[in-house]
Amino acid sequence: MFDACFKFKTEGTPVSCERYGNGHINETYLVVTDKGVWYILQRINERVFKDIPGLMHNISSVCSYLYKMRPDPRRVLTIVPPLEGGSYMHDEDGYWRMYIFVTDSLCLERVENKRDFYSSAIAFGNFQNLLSGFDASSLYETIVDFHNTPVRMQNLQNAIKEDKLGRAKTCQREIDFALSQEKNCSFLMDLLKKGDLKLRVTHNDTKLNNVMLDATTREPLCVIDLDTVMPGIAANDFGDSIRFGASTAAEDEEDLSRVSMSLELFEAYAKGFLSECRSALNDTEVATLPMGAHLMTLECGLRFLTDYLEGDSYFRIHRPDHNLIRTRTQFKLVEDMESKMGDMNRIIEGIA
Ligand code: ADP
Ligand code: GN1
Ligand code: MG
Repeated sequence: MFDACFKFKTEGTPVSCERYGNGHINETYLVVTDKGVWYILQRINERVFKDIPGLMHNISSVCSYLYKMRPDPRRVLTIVPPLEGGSYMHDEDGYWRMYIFVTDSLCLERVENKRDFYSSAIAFGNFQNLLSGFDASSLYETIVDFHNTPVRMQNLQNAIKEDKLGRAKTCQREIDFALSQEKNCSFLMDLLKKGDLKLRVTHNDTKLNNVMLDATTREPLCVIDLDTVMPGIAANDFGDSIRFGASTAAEDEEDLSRVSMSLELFEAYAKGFLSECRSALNDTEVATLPMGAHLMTLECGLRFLTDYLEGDSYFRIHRPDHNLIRTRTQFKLVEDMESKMGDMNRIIEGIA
């Protein structure tokens, strides 16, 4: 067990600490104490997050703000402070933080039914709505240009040029597809620059496995993984959920014939999301939700492909070509979304 387990204000003394969850970025552990209380301990990824004090400042202030509105540790992610005070601690093994474990909950890796996806949409829509009064300028940009799709395209082009592992020849089709999408990349950023879209406090990583549902009722409980909470575009939060949750297959499915975007799931998510935050969004933000799905999926594919070309130093992989497999599912989804853009727009118009 890491020494870190014992350095937080836990109820009881930790008796086990085991690897937990399927995140691509941090190292997550489930800690159980002799009093039977569960906690989540995380070693924060220092390669990905360059300013950990800034990141923890964001999380602490957002959690305190939400806790005032919902004082319940099953409904708001709750930090367990270290013995030395503050919100995280640093030792020879790295940067650590601890959260109260959201009890009697489920965290889904795949959508099992439409209702669960609707519940996750309520959670993220509500998160968006509750934070619409939060001062975005008080937050640090924990990863600069995180959802700046044109910059992600530029990063890919640099990686192709450098091709430091000689992998470009193994993924020419994916490279060609990515480059053919260059014209679409700046769609949302241009609207933001024009002032038609608002810079809001957004989550920026709205995967299904970043929301907890009640294990019995499957009602939404709380949004987790707040590392990327920072100023952003609402359509990106909507879009990233669609990218992951409305896909008919896993993010790393190898059989591409199984990968498509389900309009039924898209509609369920849109209904849940907008029922919570429609009143907080302007009409352009609502109208661009389908484009958010397209661009978040494209961007994620660009990021997986870049990481593959650069030697898999960002996303955790479980096999040598894992990032390339992930790239392929994302690009398959982009193609499918393009063919369904008219339907997606009609669904949004119908709800809004
Ligand atoms: P990553 O950034 O690596 O995705 P997350 O913060 O999402 O890390 O945590 C990884 C997984 O750990 C989650 O998908 C979830 O299963 C579990 N988890 C994280 N925080 C909690 C919590 N407070 N309560 C219960 N489970 C949690
Ligand atoms: C990462 O941390 P996790 O697994 O929730 C990534 C997201 C990607 C996602 C792809 C900080 O999310 O941006 O969309 O993988 N998080 C970060 O599955 O880069
Ligand atoms: Mg996560």
